[in-house]
Amino acid sequence: MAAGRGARPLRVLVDMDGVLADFEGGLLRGFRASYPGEPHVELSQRRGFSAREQYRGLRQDLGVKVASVYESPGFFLGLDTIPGAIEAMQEMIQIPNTEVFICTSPLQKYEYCVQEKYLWVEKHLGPKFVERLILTRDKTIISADLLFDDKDVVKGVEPNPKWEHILVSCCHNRHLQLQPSQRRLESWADDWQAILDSKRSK
Ligand code: DGP
Ligand code: MG
Repeated sequence: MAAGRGARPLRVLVDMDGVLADFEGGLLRGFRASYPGEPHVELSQRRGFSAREQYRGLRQDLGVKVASVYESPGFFLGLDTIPGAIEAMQEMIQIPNTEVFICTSPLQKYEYCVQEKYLWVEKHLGPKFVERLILTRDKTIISADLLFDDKDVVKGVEPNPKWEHILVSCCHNRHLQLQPSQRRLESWADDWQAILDSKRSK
């Protein structure tokens, strides 16, 4: 029996954009294709979760332009997979006493994003993960032991979420210095199994 959690299974939330689906790579590719004459932000220069904010800082009108890329039909469905992510999820879902869910925030302009997120999961992970897809604008109200997420600050109405947030490295957060208590997953080649085990044994 796992002390502290009783016999309850370990529940893991895995974010989608920047963790399973290559949002940043797709956004840069889409922006350069749609606006070839405009300046862009190289992935090595990305800072902060919001690409829109960074592009707006480059030049006021570029924020709306970059947003038009991720708001376009086909954008979310066309995203590539993050290296190792699919293999990790297929392995994680087989681990006994472990409940895996995908937890992702849809755009406020949800028209294409919501359906395409479902389609992407079915295409790359299969129907069993469609059953495990949670779309929410507020991840703090979801109860779990772990949240793997590339957003540096995951906030919502619940001031003390149940999960421990593991920061998954992505171009926009690599430069951030974490608090000593915070943990990072550098990539899916990193030891995510050890992170699950560390929670299980608590
Ligand atoms: P998350 O679930 O934390 O991976 O959030 C992904 C959502 O956030 C997805 O719907 C796309 C959206 N998003 C990503 N970058 C930006 C941005 O620069 N501006 C806005 N408004 N939304 C963004
Ligand atoms: Mg994300």
